[in-house]
Amino acid sequence: MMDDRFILIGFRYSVYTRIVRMALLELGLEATYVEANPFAVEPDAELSRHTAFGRVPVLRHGAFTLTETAAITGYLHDLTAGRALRPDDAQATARLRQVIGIVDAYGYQPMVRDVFSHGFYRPHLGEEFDPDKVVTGLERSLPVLQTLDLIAEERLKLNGKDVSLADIHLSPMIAYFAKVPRAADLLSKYPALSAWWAQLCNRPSLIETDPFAMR
Ligand SMILES: N[C@@H](CCC(=O)N[C@@H](CS)C(=O)NCC(=O)O)C(=O)O
Repeated sequence: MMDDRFILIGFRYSVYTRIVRMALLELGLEATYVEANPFAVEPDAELSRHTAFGRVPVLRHGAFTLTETAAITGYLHDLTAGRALRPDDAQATARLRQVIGIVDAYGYQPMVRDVFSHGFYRPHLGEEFDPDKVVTGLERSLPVLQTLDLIAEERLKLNGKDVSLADIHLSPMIAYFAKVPRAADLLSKYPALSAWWAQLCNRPSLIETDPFAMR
């Protein structure tokens, strides 16, 4: 008989792991969690066994192993009929995919790895940090914020009511970004995106997966 439990290999502070944790909660699914630090000097043996990229998250479902967060959340969604985190409409679906693509290709590095990491995370943990990374990260976040603001203004997606896989992909990134006061100020200059964030920041699945609040 197939073992169909989910195993999530992730890292506590990983924004991508948080996206999968949110999706699990939103979809009413549970996974056994295995902690693996992808930033450790010595590569994590469990992680190396399942991915050549050395990144988290990894989802295991029986003999099936999956990496890439958007693929993982899409898979979890497809397994749970009836909970619509992806719209039927072609244009709304295209926007959803566009948001996820923008976040992955243009948002993660400046917003999380540069602004959040050097403006909050590293100082918080007493690690070495580079204030210049915050400055360049904020600059490189501008086209991301501008494009997401236009999408939120259009209201096909990021409208604060039909919460979707796009909201789940974006909100942990914005939560980290907004922990840095200069980034929060910058976000406030984008009215539609700010209005979306004012609603999403209260989403229980986001609050419950906050690694700084979790035990
Ligand atoms: N494309 C991957 C990105 C995952 C990713 O970058 N995860 C980060 C943690 S949030 C990581 O493992 N970083 C390790 C590293 O950069 O070496 C996905 O969508 O899952």
